[in-house]
Amino acid sequence: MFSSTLRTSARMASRASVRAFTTARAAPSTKVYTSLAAAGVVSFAAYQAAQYPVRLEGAKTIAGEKGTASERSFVMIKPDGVSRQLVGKIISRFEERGYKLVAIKSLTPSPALAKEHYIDLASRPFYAGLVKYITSGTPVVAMVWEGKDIIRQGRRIVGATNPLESDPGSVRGQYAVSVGRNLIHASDGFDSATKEIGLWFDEAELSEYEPIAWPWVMADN
Ligand code: DAT
Ligand code: MG
Repeated sequence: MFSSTLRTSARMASRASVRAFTTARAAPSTKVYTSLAAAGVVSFAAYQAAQYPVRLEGAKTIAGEKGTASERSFVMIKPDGVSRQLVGKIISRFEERGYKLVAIKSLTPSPALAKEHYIDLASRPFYAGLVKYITSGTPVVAMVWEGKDIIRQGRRIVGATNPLESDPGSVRGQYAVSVGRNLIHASDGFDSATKEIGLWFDEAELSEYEPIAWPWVMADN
């Protein structure tokens, strides 16, 4: 799974190489990808391509097109949400709002995947505990949701990082009280959605279809 994801990102990178491009973030720490490459998880070049997916200005990425109805977000129900059997209730929020489920799978992530997913937090004191919790053996439910403003609205549905600060109508505000067990993840921007969807899913796992209610949900008149 990890390697097919890397292939996708590498494809995106090579497609872009004939044109001017921007990268999502500044140069990464060599320490991190050197250790993953050394561990045999990935080749240096493939890992770099995966960590920093190349994005053409205004072009579509694996996260769709920013600001359009094709925009996509990576949403993950964490092990506490699965263990507390809140999966159906959480999914319903996205479905009922009018978002399209593009991909879904249940898995226990490898430490390499969990570490990479949260790599931006690597220097924080809670990082090791966060990775341990995500890889505990109780699965996560990884999803891709699509629709108008899904990245921003997904964050609103999820609620503030600390559930004690979350709006009571949000998932975290309704079901959680601890920042360390806040049930759910959602991409916080287009670049992170591009990175995260590419990290967790192969392009072939993402469905293209139109839900029957789509015109009723999407019309602006
Ligand atoms: P979010 O999940 O809202 O995007 P984040 O990206 O800042 O928040 O952090 C990722 C996760 O790390 C978060 O969902 C829970 C955990 N976390 C964040 N801050 C924490 C803290 N101060 N103590 C313990 N865990 C924390
Ligand atoms: Mg985050």
